[in-house]
Amino acid sequence: MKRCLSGIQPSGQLTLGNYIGAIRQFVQLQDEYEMFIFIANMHAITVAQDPKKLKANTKDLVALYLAFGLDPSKVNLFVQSDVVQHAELGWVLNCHTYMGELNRMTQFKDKTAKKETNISAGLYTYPSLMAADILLYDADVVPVGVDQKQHVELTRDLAQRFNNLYGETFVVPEPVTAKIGAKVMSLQNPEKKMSKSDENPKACIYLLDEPKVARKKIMSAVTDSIGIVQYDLENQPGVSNLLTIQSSLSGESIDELVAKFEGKGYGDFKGYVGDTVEAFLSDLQEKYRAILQSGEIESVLEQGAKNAGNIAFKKMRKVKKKLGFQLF
Ligand code: AQP
Repeated sequence: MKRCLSGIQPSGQLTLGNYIGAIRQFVQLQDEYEMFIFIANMHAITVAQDPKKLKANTKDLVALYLAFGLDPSKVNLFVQSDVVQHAELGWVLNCHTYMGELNRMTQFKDKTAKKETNISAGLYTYPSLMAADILLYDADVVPVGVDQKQHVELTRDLAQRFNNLYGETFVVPEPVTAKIGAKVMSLQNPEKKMSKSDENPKACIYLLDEPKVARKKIMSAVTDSIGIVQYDLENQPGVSNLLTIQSSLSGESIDELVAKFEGKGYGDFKGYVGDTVEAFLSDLQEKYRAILQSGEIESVLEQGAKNAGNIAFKKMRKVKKKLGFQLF
């Protein structure tokens, strides 16, 4: 069975973008692949985190993964820092990554664009750690949103570089992006990605938002003055984003939605999307609360880390041998 791996950072409350761009695919792929899904807490600390919030966000993230239907009997679900080999291989790959490559990473450039000081070295070398996450498990496919695709491309280059230098060691992975919704945009600035660390809470639908509050956010989403519901990313990015959200949650095609709202105004359209989002969150949160009460999270993570750790240990032994680290 081929392997699939992906992770999400517990760097804030998860957004609808994280679901539509990433988690939705994890759930679809779990029957086809041997899955490794982790909580990327080592990535999260590349920017400042409050330890209490980090802990709470980590637990929420696991509960949400389970509420969305990730099945622990099919998926190895674990916390990144529980498998030490991520850091170990991360260092090795750091030593094989060129600064020129890291300088070209658009996510680093975006995240540091407005910051002049206190940018951590970890944020800069984040892509090498991400490559380690993927290569440790010989992942064949990595489902990600568009923003992370460049990092998977770098991972491919690193795998090939290492294999060429030391002999066949790593599987070269393929990124997989959703056909619709690979980049859900901010509700307040549809030129920008919906991001959990956005300072404006109105820009994001958080998965744990009060469903009625989420509906209001949709109602106050920035659109345009054209007044026609149609998919036009260049001239109507806000309306196009709402079409994407609706289509991803309900399964209706964009064309069906455009036909449905022909001759109708943005108020009607937003009300429709708002109702969908409200119902989606109510259902999700009911499951999320039940999972938190069930107390199953700890045992799921323990088993996940054990399974992942066994594979990572073997891979790291192989890497160490190749590097000349393993003397006996
Ligand atoms: N707006 C989005 N649309 C589609 N996919 C998205 N993803 C994130 N935002 C969107 C995808 O979610 C997965 C997990 O992302 P992450 O938390 O590891 O890192 P990120 O891409 O940096 O996500 P955020 O929400 O923007 O976090 P912060 O604000 O902390 O940086 C990835 O597959 C990502 O593509």
